[in-house]
Amino acid sequence: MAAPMEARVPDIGGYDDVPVIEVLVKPGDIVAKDQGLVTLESDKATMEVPAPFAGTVKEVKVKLGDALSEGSLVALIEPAGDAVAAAPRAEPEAPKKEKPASETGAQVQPVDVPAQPDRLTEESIIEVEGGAPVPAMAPIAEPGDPASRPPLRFEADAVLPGKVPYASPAVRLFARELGVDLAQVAGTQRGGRIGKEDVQKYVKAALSGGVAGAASATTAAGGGLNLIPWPKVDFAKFGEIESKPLSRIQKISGANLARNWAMIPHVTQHDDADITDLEALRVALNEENAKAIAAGKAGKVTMLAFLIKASVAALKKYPNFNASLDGDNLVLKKYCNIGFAADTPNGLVVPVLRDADKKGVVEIAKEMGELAALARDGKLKPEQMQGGCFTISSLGGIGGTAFTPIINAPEVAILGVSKSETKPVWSGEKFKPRLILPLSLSYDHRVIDGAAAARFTTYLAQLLGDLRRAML
Ligand code: CAO
Repeated sequence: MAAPMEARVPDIGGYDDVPVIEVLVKPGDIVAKDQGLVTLESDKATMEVPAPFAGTVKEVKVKLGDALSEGSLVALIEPAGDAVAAAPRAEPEAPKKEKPASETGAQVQPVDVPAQPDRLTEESIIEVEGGAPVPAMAPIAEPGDPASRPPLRFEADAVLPGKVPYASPAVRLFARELGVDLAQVAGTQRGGRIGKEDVQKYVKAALSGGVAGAASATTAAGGGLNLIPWPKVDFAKFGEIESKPLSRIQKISGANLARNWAMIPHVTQHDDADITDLEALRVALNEENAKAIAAGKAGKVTMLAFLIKASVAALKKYPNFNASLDGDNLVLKKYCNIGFAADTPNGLVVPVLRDADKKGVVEIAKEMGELAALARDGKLKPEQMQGGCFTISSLGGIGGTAFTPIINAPEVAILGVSKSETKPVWSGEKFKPRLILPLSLSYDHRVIDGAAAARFTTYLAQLLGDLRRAML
């Protein structure tokens, strides 16, 4: 049996005392050359210390939180095969800031594999402040240098019998951000390496309930949804059942709604609008145009058309509601396209009425009618459902007093409208019968705070109470 040999921190580009954030191996683990032993993370970069040769980990010399610099001893590894001849003997722990391996000969150059880089490879450094890439770090192969020989093909399954996940630091960081335990992820890249796509596939499966035990996997790093698996029930045991496949629209909208509900911190602000005068105007307009409407020459003016017009005015006054989050930026839109939820035989769709700020109520009502008809017939084109800034979901024609609409990401707010009812309202002297419309505004609390939402709905209610205010 070969004596254990040292694995030390190579040249890490001048960083000193970099904390260990992950210990990737333990005694007994079989590691391949270049496989990560520990992950270091400074405030500027995350990097892995690779095994200088293949072998069996005998001792891990560091623990989480230790601060390492170039030359720090990381582990003792018993080399496998050809690495034995070239590997250095284990020495007592070396002081920090040793000479790089290239100068001291401290690192191993196994004879049948590419040269062990004396610095971390480019792939090993994954995140650098300001996004600036770290310069390429692999050494240039000299003629006759082992680096110029054809590389050995590394098969993770053969060398790592399911013990240590084989993935680059970039993929490790990505998994850590998502709270995914890489040990649960199957690698599909060369040699069984885990790629970013493998992690994405795993998360997708976990979200759709397709990964048993994914709940614990996604909570390992404190993130994730901490969901227990979807209940599997044999309903037929309790009575007669019929299984009906979801429509295509239900599947697509379901996935979107689930993501939006899970990822956006929703709050719903409720308010009432007195639409007594507005409804009287709407009825009067439709009576005036009754003949044209009956002949199909004009559209019936609906309450929803007024709601779109009032929402446009509120979005202009409060531009943060006509916005989308893009990382750390809020993208403010200067255009005003309004989506409206339409109930169709195949499920929920959201046609988008473009440039609502440039259109009058009659034109909006006509176009909405056309879009709703296309939606019901399943004939909406993709571009007729894109580019929305704000959505209105009206259940007023059906019933209810309030509900929580789900924000249509990447929008930041959605207005729910319930059924208007005549209610007694105190005028200061007596109760008067007024037509009251319930409003429910769900907003993304990352972008909009409660006070802004209350101002927005109050203003919207004022506008609906007296649309002349929109001209102010
Ligand atoms: N209060 C009381 N009555 C209302 C109302 C309200 N808030 N809104 C509409 N109505 C009345 C209308 O005046 C109409 O009455 P008349 O036939 O006497 O004129 C009747 O209800 C039907 O209206 P409508 O719903 O067909 O028309 P609309 O313009 O209000 O809405 C559309 C159009 C496409 C939005 C609607 O048909 C629809 O699909 N609504 C469902 C939206 C939905 O599913 N939202 C939930 C999404 S989350 O699952």
